[in-house]
Amino acid sequence: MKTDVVIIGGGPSGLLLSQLLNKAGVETIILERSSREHVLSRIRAGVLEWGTVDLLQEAGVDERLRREGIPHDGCYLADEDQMIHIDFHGLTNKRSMVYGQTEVTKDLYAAQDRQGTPILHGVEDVVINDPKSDAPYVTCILDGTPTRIDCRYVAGCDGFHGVSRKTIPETVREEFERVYPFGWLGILSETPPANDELIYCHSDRGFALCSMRNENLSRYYIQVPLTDKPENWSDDEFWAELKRRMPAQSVETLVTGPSIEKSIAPLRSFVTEPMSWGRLFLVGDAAHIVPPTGAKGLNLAASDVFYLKEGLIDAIVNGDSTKLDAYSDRALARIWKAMRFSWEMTTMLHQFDGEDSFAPQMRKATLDHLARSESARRDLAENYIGLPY
Ligand code: RFL
Ligand code: PHB
Repeated sequence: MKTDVVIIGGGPSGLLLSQLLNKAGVETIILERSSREHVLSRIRAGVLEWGTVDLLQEAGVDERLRREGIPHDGCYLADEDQMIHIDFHGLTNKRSMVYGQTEVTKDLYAAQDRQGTPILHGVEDVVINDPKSDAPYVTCILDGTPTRIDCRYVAGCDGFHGVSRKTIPETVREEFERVYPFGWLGILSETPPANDELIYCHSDRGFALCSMRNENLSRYYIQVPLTDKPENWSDDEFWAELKRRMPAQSVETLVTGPSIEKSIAPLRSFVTEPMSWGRLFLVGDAAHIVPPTGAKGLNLAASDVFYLKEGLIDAIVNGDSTKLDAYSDRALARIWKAMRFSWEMTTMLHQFDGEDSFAPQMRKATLDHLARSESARRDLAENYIGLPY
């Protein structure tokens, strides 16, 4: 087989990159380890920056998103004492969009099917060969048969545990990491959301988040120790703990019900540099992970795709590799700012085991400052709705 760009990973990064490249006449083949059903069963992000919405529009996959997505003009930060409203629209004239990653992925699969792009599922033993040469190729096992795909470029969109990042030699790679000593236990329930807008809650029992997917589908999270297992939490125990961490006025109106999904995600900040090596380019979770507190994971994947599709289209269609050569630097400049924001939100809203008596005072002072200072709220809003590309 032969194509312009082999894309490893059929998650949101790989699918969106492929869709945008195909629209510009660039051929792609996507190699995905899992089945489509498995990719679509993963419940992950829920909040899109408007830049992501615009990119999905450019990709021609925004029709259902415009109909079913819920624009959000703000969110709340709450602790025992107060609910602080962050008025995104009033402060920045911009908003965010609530639309699940699962739905984005579904829309992208449908668009790629219409385009006729080969998406090969169940591939094993993917190896990226000769990325430093002008003629890289990817080998894998496809339906039990060893397969070779020649290409001009390789996009590593295979998530944190993929093979692409590890293809870059350790002597070239520099990794930056912070692992947090807790995870988020999340549930999805077919109940109306606790509030019109998301509520990020801090309490001395730990963090909680009230989020949503639509008017009858809610997503809730609570901070838990890394040693916890989802099966050790009954629905009743989850709701009881959530209520202890939520502001009293929202507890009164909270509608509970059976969970239809329950999982734990560990929290981590991670960046690898550089994000390219020869003709291999890393995109999304393959290159970086943020704790979900700033809702940045999927949105950073989208901004990487934006920079890379510009570079690849210029190189392949126009023969100009200036932007492609600058891909890693352009992407990283935005990534580090989102890293900082996600780390700051995480630090401000979570309870850290074994912390000194100074730390809770800092959290309290930060929240109090946000409550009183419009410029502090504007700064948070500017980061939350997404920095410019
Ligand atoms: P993905 O979604 O991990 O997709 C990578 C794809 O690559 C495939 N793959 C391979 N394919 C072929 N060969 C190999 N060797 C392969 N190795 C892996 C995988 O099967 C998969 O289909 O990465 P992508 O596309 O970069 O997208 C990034 C987003 O998924 C991610 O940033 C967010 O979902 C992060 N994230 C969250 N972000 C938020 O903004 N809000 C959230 O609430 C939120 N929750 C989460 C999350 C990430 C989680 N992970 C990664 C464990 C919850 C979880 C559990
Ligand atoms: C979600 O709805 O899954 C969600 C929303 C906001 C976040 C993280 C997750 O910061």
